[in-house]
Amino acid sequence: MKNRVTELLEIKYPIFQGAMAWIADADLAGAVSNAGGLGIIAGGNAPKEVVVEQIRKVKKITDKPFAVNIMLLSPFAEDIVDAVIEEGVKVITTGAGNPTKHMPRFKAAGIKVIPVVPSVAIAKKMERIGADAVVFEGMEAGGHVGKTTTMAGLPQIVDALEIPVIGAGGVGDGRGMAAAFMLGAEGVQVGTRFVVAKETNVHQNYKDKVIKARDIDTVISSVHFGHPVRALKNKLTREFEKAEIAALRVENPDLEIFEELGKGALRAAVVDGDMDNGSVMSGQIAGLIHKEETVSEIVEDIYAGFQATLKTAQRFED
Ligand code: TUI
Repeated sequence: MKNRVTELLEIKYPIFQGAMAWIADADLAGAVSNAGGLGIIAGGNAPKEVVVEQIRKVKKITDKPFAVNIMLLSPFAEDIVDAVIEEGVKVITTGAGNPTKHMPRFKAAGIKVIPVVPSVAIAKKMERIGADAVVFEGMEAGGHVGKTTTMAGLPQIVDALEIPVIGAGGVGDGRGMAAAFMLGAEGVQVGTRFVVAKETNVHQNYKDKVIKARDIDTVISSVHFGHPVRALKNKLTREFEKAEIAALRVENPDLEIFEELGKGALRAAVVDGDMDNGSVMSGQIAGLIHKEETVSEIVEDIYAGFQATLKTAQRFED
């Protein structure tokens, strides 16, 4: 398959693996790149030395293109910018913020920059400052989310930009990929389906919870305070909900409780398998995911499903 995204990145399939903090390590990213997609190492909140180690490791696993995601809310974001430049990383994505101030350094280093954006306004700004493409992530996605759905937002972003748009949020199989392409996307980013890949170092409890999840099992916490995050419902999300209701009732709420509740929660879920106090971030598409598979099975299934869906759609041509 050839389009602007496969040509820009020199990859076989325009399928990105979402940069899920604590989950998207060198093992997952390397497997996705080897399968013909774009594997992405999540910088998350990790310090520089951890990210450097993962970059060196992924280069041993694959000789294909890969990317690093810089999570801009991280206290180490600046260090990760240094790391990707020093380690000769060729493609980066950014999330949870505005990468404008780092852009001159990325460009000087010849790095392809693909910001994740939640709205038309931010997408246009990214194009203006020299982004090579953008990922538009609808609110069906897991983790930190914006306010617009993939279905409504994607065609609006596509119309607003000249550069390629990759669709994310709610894409779990070939039908989702075909739908994103119908809306004008030239690539997709898939997160939740890769959580249950055999190659990930994710606690089995986390994988089982995603596999058991139904369509209505995710919830967005911290809608009114801090950063909205979509995760599977559990004790932690109920505590967030309680804290939020209480905070909405008072004039000057103490917002520290949100910090406290969120601290270390993703690590607790991914590494320790704590399904009560951990943050089990997941997209709404979890209900579609029924089994563990290898990364290569997932990538091939998405692409085959994409082609089959396009064939079905052709039956409506006159
Ligand atoms: O970043 C994500 N998803 C994430 S980051 C994350 S770690 C975290 N955990 C708890 C609280 C906050 C973060 C977990 N999941 N997706 C990409 C994404 N980017 N979603 C939304 C945005 C975004 C938001 C605002 C991108 C740009 C932006 O710009 C605002 C500005 O300053 O212009």
